[in-house]
Amino acid sequence: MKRIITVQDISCVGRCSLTVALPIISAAGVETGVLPTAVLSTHTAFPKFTFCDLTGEIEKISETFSELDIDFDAIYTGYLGSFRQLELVSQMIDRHKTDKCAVVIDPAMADNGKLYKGFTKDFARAMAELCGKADLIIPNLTEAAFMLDIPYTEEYDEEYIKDVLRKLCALGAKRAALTGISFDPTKLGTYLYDSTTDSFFSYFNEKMDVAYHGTGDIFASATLGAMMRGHSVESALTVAVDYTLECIKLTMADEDRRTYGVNFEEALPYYIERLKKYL
Ligand code: PXL
Repeated sequence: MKRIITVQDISCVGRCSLTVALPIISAAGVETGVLPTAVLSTHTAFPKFTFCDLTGEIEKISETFSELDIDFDAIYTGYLGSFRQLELVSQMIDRHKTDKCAVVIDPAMADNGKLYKGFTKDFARAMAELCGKADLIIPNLTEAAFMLDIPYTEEYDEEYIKDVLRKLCALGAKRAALTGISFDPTKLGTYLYDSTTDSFFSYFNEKMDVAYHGTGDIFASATLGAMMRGHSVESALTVAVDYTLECIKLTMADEDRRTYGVNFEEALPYYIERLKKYL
């Protein structure tokens, strides 16, 4: 059985970060270690939230893993709240990275052309530096634009996306997969560049006419879970696109739905089945 460690916050309510990564990656049949970086009552898109910083724990926990020879098949990072956390996570990657350990970074910090509360352009540049250590990064176009310091645009063609992906890999990441890409109003999906083979890959499924918070975390977690089950990065991304769509459809069908997050829970049986189909 594979074991991974995921480093991100716990937002108690709101279906993001660890409350999404832990169930999804566990459902893939992968031991999911967690390193919580902070505890918030909800994520920061709510009008009010508490915040308990756990930065002081990161190094101690990571060192103790090393002392106990606890190793990982992947390190997966998501929302990180400060420059210091980026620095500590970078050191953690240096400490635990081996040939068999994949580093997957979701630079969760922005969407729809805007940085989340509390982040700055300088933070995006520091996140870009961390991304240089990854085997795979999974940004949306907003995060990519902030990391590359280019204007955000919703008007793009395939050549533009390929150019952005090449620039993302020039940060040092081996592979970059952009999420939320659409060239056709009825289709939504992901576009990958693998700098180790100089090759592109894309996969699209139905585009629903809604925008829900939290789909990025679901997508990244589902990708990592599939990779750990032996899917190639390309195959894992197709699983993640299909599963995220299923979550969105279930959310749309629930008339009693409450704000924030998508129904990833009732789509877990679909994910587990979908994991059996390799590209
Ligand atoms: O979904 C990304 C995310 C994770 N964690 C926290 C957030 C957000 C997005 O707003 O605020 C605390």
